[in-house]
Parts: sequence; structure tokens; C-alpha cells
Amino acid sequence: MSIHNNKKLFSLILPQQNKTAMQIREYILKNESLEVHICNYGGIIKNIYTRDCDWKPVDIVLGFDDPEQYRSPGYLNAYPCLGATIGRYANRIHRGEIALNGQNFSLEKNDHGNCLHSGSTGFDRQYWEGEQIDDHHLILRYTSNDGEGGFPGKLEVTVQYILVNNTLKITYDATTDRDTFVNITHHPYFNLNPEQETIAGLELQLYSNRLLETNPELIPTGNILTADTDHTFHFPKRLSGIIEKSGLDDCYLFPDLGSIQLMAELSSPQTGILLTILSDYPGLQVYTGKFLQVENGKQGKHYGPFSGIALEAQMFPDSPHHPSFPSTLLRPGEKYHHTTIYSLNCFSKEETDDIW
Ligand code: FUC
Repeated sequence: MSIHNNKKLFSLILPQQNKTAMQIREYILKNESLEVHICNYGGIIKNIYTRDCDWKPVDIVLGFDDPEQYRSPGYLNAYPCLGATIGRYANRIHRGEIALNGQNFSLEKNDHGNCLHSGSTGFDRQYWEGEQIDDHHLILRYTSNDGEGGFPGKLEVTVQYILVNNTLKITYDATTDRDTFVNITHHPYFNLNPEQETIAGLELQLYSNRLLETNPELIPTGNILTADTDHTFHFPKRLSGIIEKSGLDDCYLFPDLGSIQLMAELSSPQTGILLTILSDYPGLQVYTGKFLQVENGKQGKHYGPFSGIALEAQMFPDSPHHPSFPSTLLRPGEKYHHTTIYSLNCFSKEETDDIW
């Protein structure tokens, strides 16, 4: 579908503080409907090519053309996490402190005194060992050592990317040798109409009307809110309205059933592309990219505020401080296992001229 055919791209770079040259590798999964490019660096989903209703391939995620750009210090310092695997604890942990079995652990405080996405040693900037089974199946593995980022326990993590027809399924598995907290997700920013600079013309539908109340630093208070008019997305609703009011950065709640549930649908009336997200996680962080500021994106694009929407299926933020939230504690002998599915479809696009 893309110009890359089935080629893998290789490049040699020298990571900071590491004398060994590491290789960035770009794996390509493809079938009749989808082509997905994934980097071993950060487990980054670099491209998702789907078909619009004219059967034209459209890359619906923000990112860079050259995988090495994901390593640029200027980019990393801002934590936009384009397309990356996020762990070992996605989202925020209050004051970057956790306590387990009477012991305190200090994490990196990289976001207003809190820990965001596990700091500068998060999974989004680690090299993963890749095993491509075939055109439809990639396995990435990473060992996060005891003490990495301040977290206790050596964590063995496996992330699998599987194409089945028009779906990309991602599974997350982990085991630990010591009690620890785990919350792993992916952070693709979607724009289903990439000819437009913002997501204002996209429509979002959420299958939940409950969300976590947060303080101004986006740390949960522990209260659960029923969506007000601005946060209600019970029907396909254009994002332009909420963007004018500073956007969304909220965790919507789903019953903790342990089975796959329908979470969200995002669509573009202009390209006719419809993305459906399903997962067995109890939370979906919806972030409309208010703080995006990324230079030299794909085809030299500048990604400014609201140029993509992240829909991150995950456990709840700051769960270690909220016993009433679904537990993120993983003990030796237990298995962490979660699944998220991205399904891509197309429907008839609007024929009208539209400002979007
Ligand atoms: C999401 C948001 C955050 C943050 C990050 C890059 O998870 O909740 O606010 O900016 O992505």
C-alpha cells in the first residue's frame, strides 16, 4: 500500500549514556485493508495506512518520516509520545511517589511535580527486541529492570501487534519478580482526515458518560463525574465545539468486566474513515492534543494544538493512591494481560463542500 513495500528500514544511532550502537528497526505488518509500521524503539506505531471510501490509502496517525526523529532530545523533552508504547505506568502518579509493602519508592517528577508516563526511562524510549512472525504478526519484548524509573521489580513485558482483516489487535503481557504497579498503553494521535491541520472536523462517540474528576494538574480526586454537556459524547459529535473550550484530557470509565468492550468511535465525514476502539481496560484517556507542538512531522508538517486525538485504553491514572480504583498491583506469579483493538472501516463520505 505504501512506498515501503515489505522492506524494513535500518539505521544505526548512538543512544545517550550508552556506548553500544543500537539499531532502530521499522517493522511492517500488512494485509488487503491495513498497513502498520512499528518501530522497535519505543514500540512506536509510526504509520497506520487504512483505506478511505475511494480505496485510497490514508495514513491516519501523527508521527515522523524518519524513525531517528523520535530520538531527538528536543522532541523527547516535551513528552508528546507520538504513537509510543507507554509504561510501565501510563498517565500520572501524584507527586511521583508510591508505597508498597511499607516501602516508599520515588519516581521521576516530570510533570508539575508529578510522574507522567513513567518519566524519561519510560517504555516509549526503550529498545524492544522484535520478532516478526509473518506479515500479520509482530512480537516486541522488553525487560524493565528492578528500579528502572524508580519502580520496584524486574518486569518482563511482551507486546504483540496482530492484523486480522480490518483490525489491529494489540495485546500486553507482563510478569514481575517483585510487587509493582503496571499500566501499559499506546499513544497514537489520530487524524482521520490528514489533509486538515486539526481534528476539529472529526466526530467522536464515546460509549461511557462517566469520567474521573481531576485537579488542575490532572490528578484524580477520587470522585467520579457524570459527563456534563461539554463532556457528553453519547452520539457522534464534532470535536470543534470542545476544542473551542480548550479540549479534552479526561479518563472515561468503563465497567471493569475483564472482557472486551466497545469504547469509542472516531470518524471523518470527509474521508469516510471510521475508527472503532475496543478494549478490556476499564479506562480510556481522551486527549485532544492541546499542548502538541512538534516540528518536522510527516512531510515536514508542523503538529500544533489539536492536530491529533489520542484515545488511550488503560487503567486509571494514579491508581496506586486510590484503593477504590481497579487495582494496578502486579505480584510475582500473576499475569498482566490486556487487549486493545483498533478496527478501521469506511462509509460514504459527505459530498458537500465543508469548511473542514
Ligand atoms: C496524555 C495526556 C497528557 C499528556 C500526554 C502526552 O496521556 O493525558 O496530558 O500530555 O498524553
